[in-house]
Amino acid sequence: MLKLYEHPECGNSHKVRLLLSFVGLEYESVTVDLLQDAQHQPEYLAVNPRGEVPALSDGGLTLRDSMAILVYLAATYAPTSWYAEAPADVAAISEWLAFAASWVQYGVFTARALVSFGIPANGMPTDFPASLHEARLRGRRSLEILEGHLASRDWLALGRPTIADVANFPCVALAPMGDIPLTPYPAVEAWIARFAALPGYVSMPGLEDPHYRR
Ligand SMILES: N[C@@H](CCC(=O)N[C@@H](CS)C(=O)NCC(=O)O)C(=O)O
Repeated sequence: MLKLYEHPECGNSHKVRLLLSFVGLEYESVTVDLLQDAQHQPEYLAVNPRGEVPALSDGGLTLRDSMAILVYLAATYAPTSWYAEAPADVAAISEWLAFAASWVQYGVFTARALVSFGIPANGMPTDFPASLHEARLRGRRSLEILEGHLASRDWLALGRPTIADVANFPCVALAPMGDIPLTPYPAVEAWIARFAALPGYVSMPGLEDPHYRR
């Protein structure tokens, strides 16, 4: 059975929970208590030397990083619905996986971590001097980019929901926890509403209550 190492308040874990639910895959959940530093204990470092969640094991295969996990699950279990086969289509999805791993992770993700949890949660020590100012600037810029893209489209790639949307959804939708309002970005808000209406959608703490933890 699939085994997901995760944390309930981790947006990167939630990407995987969403895809597992959309595709209807059962899995065993293993909570790694990030607030107790379990991610840096030898038992977990043996699973993921990067000291981050999520990680996924499927039989003898262990994968680290939400993007690798989304690609593996979608390509294996939902290649024509949540992923793609033609090289140009795979590349179009990859473009938005990279956006989630860079612009979103070091923008709205980091702002939320600093404002609502008091730590960067970016694999750095808890006293790492991450810049909230920089995270907010990058966060707002990434929302502008998304707003421009979604103004004329319903989904990020291929005209249908794919792992491109799954990869970006949680941390973008959780931006208000980092004191970055979404109201200036109506196309992004409409995309969030469309995504949350998909069959199999599951929520996580903070998505309904932007004051959660803050
Ligand atoms: N690139 C990684 C980032 C994962 C990540 O940022 N995980 C955070 C929680 S959401 C974490 O485990 N942080 C642990 C730490 O900073 O010590 C992915 O997409 O999976």
